[in-house]
Amino acid sequence: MSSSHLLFLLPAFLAASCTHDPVFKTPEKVDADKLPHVEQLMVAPPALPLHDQVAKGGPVVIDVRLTVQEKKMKIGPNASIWALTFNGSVPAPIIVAHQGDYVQVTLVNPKTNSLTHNLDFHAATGAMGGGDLSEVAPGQEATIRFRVIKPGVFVYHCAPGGAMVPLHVASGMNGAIMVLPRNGLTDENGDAVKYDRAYYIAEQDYYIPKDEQGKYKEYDTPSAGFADMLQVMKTLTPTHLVLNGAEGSLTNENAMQAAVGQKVLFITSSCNLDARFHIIGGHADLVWNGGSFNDKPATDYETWAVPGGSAVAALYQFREPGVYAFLDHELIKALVFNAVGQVKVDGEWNDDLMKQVAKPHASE
Ligand SMILES: [Cu+2]
Repeated sequence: MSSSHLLFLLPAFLAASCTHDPVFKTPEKVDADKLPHVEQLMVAPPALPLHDQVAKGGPVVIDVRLTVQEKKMKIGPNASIWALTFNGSVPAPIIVAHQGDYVQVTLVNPKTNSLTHNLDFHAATGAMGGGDLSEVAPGQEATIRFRVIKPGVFVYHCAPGGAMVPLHVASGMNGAIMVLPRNGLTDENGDAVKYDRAYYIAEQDYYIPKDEQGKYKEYDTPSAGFADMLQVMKTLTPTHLVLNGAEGSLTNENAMQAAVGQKVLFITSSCNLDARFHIIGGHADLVWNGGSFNDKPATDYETWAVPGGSAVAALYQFREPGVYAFLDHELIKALVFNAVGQVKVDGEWNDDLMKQVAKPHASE
């Protein structure tokens, strides 16, 4: 066969070797009522629920239960908030599914709560991401089922309408879902890539009102603080910016763990503000910009961007032991506001990658 023939065949070969569904394809309908159900037990971030990286068999219905907890939460040494949470954590638990699965979420709003809540999944299609179908007053529960047709990482959040949307989101009511390709993740060459560990990290902005003495105010109920909080929000200047809900959530005894040689998947999100994540002394080997697993991952980033209202996944193989700062490289956010975490990495030091050639000493 001549080389011109080979060139002619190239586009067909590339199309055939691509395992992704076309972007505009709506999957064929399945009788979801006949599919097996798999209960997913939610865990508090940064942990992920137990899951397979490569799907075993065909689509399933993943059952998820989220219970709203309105609770006072300390977010820093001098401030607390009426956190509005799904299952008690900020961010809310991350859900993991595979492309083509169905996610069946029961949202429970106990009668001891004071506000109406719902769920807007950026991974879902129609009905305000499910928001229109999942709104529950205190004492109610509702169940929605949506199919995850696009692979990637996406945020979900409460969206009860109007200014209540940012008020609830800025009170902690946001989380993420990871929709893996059925065959798992692929690297920049299209080859399968597995992670040894995964963590979910969310940047959270808070707008806590102060009293005349400059002390952060506290309120008897969540809604009692909303009018004051709205005034702080209008400045577009948060009073607190943290990772995973509160200062210190991911540092010291709460640090993320890894070992030299392990590939760690970081799912990062920010529901309101733009964020940018960086590992001091490390990199992102792979970044799925915009959160899409249908796109080829970018390679060797120093810092990756997370536009407000989205999640982005980055994979890094740790090559040196030590305590790495994991932060927003808007350094004021990281080191004045405390939007910082840590990854503690065990293993053998590699002199080839870094070595102190001369200890600090008096210069000649
Ligand atoms: Cu809410």
